[in-house]
Amino acid sequence: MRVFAIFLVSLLSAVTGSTCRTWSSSIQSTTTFLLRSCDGQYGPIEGRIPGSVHTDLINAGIIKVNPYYRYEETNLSWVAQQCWEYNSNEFDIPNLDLNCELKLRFESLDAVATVELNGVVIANTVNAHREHDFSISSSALKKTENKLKITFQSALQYNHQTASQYPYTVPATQNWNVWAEPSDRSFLRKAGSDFGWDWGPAFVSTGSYGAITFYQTEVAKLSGLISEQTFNSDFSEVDVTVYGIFKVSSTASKRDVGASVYFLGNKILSVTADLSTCKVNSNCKVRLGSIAVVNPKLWWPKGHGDQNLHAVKVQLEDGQSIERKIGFRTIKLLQTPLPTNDTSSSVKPAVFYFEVNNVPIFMKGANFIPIDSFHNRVTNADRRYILEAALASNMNMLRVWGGGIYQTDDFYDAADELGVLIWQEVMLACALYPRNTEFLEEVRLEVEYQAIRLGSHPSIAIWGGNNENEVALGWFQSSLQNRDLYVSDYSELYGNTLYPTLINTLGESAFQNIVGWVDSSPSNGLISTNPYAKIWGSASTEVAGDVHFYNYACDCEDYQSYPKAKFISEFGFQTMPSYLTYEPVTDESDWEPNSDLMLYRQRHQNGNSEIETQLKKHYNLPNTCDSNSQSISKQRYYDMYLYLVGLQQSRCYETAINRWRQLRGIHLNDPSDQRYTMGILYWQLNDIWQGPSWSSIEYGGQWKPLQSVVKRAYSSVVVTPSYTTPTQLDSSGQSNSSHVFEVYAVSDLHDKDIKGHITVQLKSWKDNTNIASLYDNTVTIQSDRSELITSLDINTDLLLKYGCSFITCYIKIVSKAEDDSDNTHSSVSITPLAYLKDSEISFDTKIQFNNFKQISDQVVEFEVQVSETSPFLFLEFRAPSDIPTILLKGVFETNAGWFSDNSFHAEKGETYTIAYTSYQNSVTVEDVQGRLQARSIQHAYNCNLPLYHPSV
Ligand code: BMA
Repeated sequence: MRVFAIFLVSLLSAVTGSTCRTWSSSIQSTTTFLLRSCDGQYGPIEGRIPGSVHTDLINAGIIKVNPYYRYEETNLSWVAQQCWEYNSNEFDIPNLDLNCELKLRFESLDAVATVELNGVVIANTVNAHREHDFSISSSALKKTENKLKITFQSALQYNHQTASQYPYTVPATQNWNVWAEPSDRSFLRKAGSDFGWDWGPAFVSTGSYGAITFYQTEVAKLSGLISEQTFNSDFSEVDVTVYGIFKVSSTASKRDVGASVYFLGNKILSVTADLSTCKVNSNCKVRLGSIAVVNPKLWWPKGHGDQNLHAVKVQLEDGQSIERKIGFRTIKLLQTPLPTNDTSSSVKPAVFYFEVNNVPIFMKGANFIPIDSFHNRVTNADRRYILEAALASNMNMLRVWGGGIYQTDDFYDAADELGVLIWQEVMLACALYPRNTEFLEEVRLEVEYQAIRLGSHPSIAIWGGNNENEVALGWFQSSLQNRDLYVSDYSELYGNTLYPTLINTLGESAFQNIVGWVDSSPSNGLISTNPYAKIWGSASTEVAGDVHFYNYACDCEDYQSYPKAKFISEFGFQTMPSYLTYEPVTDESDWEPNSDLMLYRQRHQNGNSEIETQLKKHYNLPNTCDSNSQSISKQRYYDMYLYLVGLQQSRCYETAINRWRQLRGIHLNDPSDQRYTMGILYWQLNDIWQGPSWSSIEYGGQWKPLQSVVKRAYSSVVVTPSYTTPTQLDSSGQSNSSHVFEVYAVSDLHDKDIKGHITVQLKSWKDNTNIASLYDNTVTIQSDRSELITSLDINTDLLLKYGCSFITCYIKIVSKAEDDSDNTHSSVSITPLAYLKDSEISFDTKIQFNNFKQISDQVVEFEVQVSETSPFLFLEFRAPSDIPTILLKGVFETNAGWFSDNSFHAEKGETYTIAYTSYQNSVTVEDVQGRLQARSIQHAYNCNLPLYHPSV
């Protein structure tokens, strides 16, 4: 029927000889929708497009309680089990030429949708990760009084139905405590984490999030612009080949189109694009010409050079145009084999590091997950906050993890502008996937669409085919029993579908020097690309490839727990959000570590007990005040518990990050060198709701202690310890063995040695006096290396000499750079010699804030002093109390911001100058004075010590 209709239309246009006119119009400005459940039980209510069913139900007052409040997630499971329909009012398509093909483009349909125009079904969709561009059959065409209907089927029902019809099991991880499990999520191209994850809830939201546009073209739609770059050896010239991506209309009267290419606003090429070999209605990449740029200004990630961007525009004679800001740079992912005598193992040692413009760069960053369960309520400013917070923490790379969503354009534009590199994954995670033709075609169309959309961004450093799906072959009974079947599915999807699609779109040589590629993370690289053959074998091995490191049973504060891996693309330990973040979504009855609600919100099996095991290893639980004084309130205990688990988490990451930076690869071009780590992306940067997770930034934007630790640990120059705390001490706090205390200086700067002074001091916990200087020297910290500065023997004889024991003293390393203009070359680091629970810390302190100063609209500075040395002094900015209980827009609008330093060791007698930066809102001295809260480790262990809170 459709074929006939198209034929008829083409014929008409051939007979009349008329040409079609190019126009497009978004329907959102003129059209409104009503939403109702398909069974008529709910609605009709206003249906917002862009929007989602959940947020419409909130707006209409049908969902009355914040979906993140207590058990609302499960209470709202009915929403995901319903079918929903959006019905438009009547609208006109005034530009419509009935003789020409009409297209309807949806930027984002999440996910199982049927689209009808005037009662005629024009499409069924099953992919939230790509645009949909439908041809409208002539029987549906009308100039006036059009009606559009979009029906969303329950994604869960679709998954179960499709899985039951598939010839064999396709397993996926099933997350603990999630009502939607088993979700059969592999069968649908929709964010995996919409069905719940081990850090997030299942709402399975649905809706149309982007623009809806009708259009017609004379010849073809210009759907993208790709530029390929070839540099000469010394980067003094780059040849930029510009391609247009065209979708030829079935009623095109000719197969060529006039196109002009502009560079930096100047027209430099005028050509006739030949579309004769293009297939109708498919993306077709057509070379428009090349531009030679002499002495190009290169693009660099922040901290390594400028973020120079250059506008390239393609303008067609029919008025269509696309502009992209490109950056001139090369990126290579090196996985060169290392010399080895081992002939037995299938995975041979190899390096794994990135070079940007031929300069090896140590990657420091984290993994980024979806900002909210309801994707439509995330704003551009929210996405930018993620990048700004990453930069403020000295990161240079974020991994857009494959279990979530592709971010919108503004995120990648901001990453280009700010200089944050992106590890972009295709949205496939922790699962095996089907291999039927329809599914593979969906992935192909999605990858093609995303590669066209994102291919020009200089920030994209690497494409990853999936998250953990190679290692997942070893997780499920079905794949363990019949590995060959699932390995062949794997090869079909990644080797034969995804990889060639990326190559076809980005260009043959893209993976040689423009962007990196791994088919899975973790994985060990390829034997060859043609034919596509990968290095199978243990994907988690530390000798090659990237590594995901999770070991909850290890001692996370012992550096020896961490593998000597080449690149750590994930590692982490869970913690819980702060009381401030939990409070609005909980009740007093929930404020216990293992209350029903807290166990319910934990989505990682055994998570709470793993958190507490690490905590108890190194710290005591908060004091409850027993016999002689009143017991403390439930709120205070829980607040202190959450504070302690937060700092516990930060100490784990600090140990790991310090260690991997100490193991930095040094002589990267010398094949005889032992090459170690060249990158750390920890799990995970942000949260999707207020629940236990591995994150460093809480839902709403508050930084956990970890985020400030990361900021210090990721500084370009650090001087850090390596020390294993003794587990056996006698009653006087002494040990009968020696303990090595090494000090490393690590620099990620290039061609810039740093002169500075390093001291290692023995200090007393009790009164904070400097007891002895164990090292005191002027040093030159060389660029691009890690170097052992000194190795000390800490033993009872030495400590007794100074009247110290392991529990009464600690070590402080201070490194002061002579020139520290950007504040990232000096550092201070504290190492307790015994676990902190055994250390003799004064349990009293008074925190004082003075000299508040307005620095700018968004920055207030103040000074902090403590009356007794206070480890892990943690500052919080209480959100204004008028936060809406149902947050409708902007996850980071109310309380996002950060302190220039936080969770630091505040010493008696010192004055610390701290700045608070509010991200979006202006902030005054009065705001900060009124909303500042502070606590240190003493507050957890001395229940009589009032919490610092100016307004109470
Ligand atoms: C890795 C990630 C996520 C997960 C995290 C913590 O597996 O890729 O899937 O949330 O570990 O378990």
